[in-house]
Amino acid sequence: MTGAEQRQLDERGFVLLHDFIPLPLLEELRKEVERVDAEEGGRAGSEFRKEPHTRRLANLAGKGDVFPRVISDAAILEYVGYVIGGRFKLSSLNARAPDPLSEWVQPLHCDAGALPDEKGFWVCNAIWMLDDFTAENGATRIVPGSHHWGKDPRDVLEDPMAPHPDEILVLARAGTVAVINTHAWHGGTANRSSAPRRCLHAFYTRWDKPQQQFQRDLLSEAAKSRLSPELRELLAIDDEFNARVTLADPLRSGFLK
Ligand SMILES: O=C(O)CCC(=O)C(=O)O
Repeated sequence: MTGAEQRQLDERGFVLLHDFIPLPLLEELRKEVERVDAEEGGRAGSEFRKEPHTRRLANLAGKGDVFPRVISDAAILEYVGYVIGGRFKLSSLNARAPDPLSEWVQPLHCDAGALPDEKGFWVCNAIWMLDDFTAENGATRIVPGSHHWGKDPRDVLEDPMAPHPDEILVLARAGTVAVINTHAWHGGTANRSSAPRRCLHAFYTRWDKPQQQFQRDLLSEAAKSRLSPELRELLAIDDEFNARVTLADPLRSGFLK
């Protein structure tokens, strides 16, 4: 991580890592996302909350050998550690694709409705772009610097779905990873194109906060038996403290009910 990247994370709240995903991995991720989607059909995404006009998959850490490579990528984990400190875990791994030819816009939100606390930031998302993110196809919007405001957009905006005067679109080619301090106000925009705009959200949270999807219970025994000790730790499989805080406050979303 360069000093310039650290400054971008500090000041704007995100950094773009262009050409991060090698082409063979990008192709495999696309294939695997389509495989899981086809296998799950109407159940797809049901481990988490449903979003209108959007194709979502949830709980991907346990659904194929390629996904653990995404969540444990050492370079990405370095950026995540810079944002939320060295001790953290995966909160969830989802795929998301706003429906083509749709007007649906996500409200501006902070992931899990999270506001920084007395220890600082505690949520960070790495968006793995499986297709180009363009101005037409539903690129993520973000309000740079808003991770410092300590406010939930639901509490202060009249209409969190409306365009914000300070928002910018995160535009980049497929293969880019956007690491975002997701206390910053952000959300998906409408996919007005006729093609899919797919991505993975590798969402991490500080060690002392709930997981968005409780990996210990969601992963099958077979999937858990294949995990390395490092992955078990990243997924907090054997972490009793995580079990307590997560079961007390499950499936938190910044905007989905
Ligand atoms: O997929 C995107 O563009 C952003 C999605 C997002 O922020 C979310 O689902 O919480």
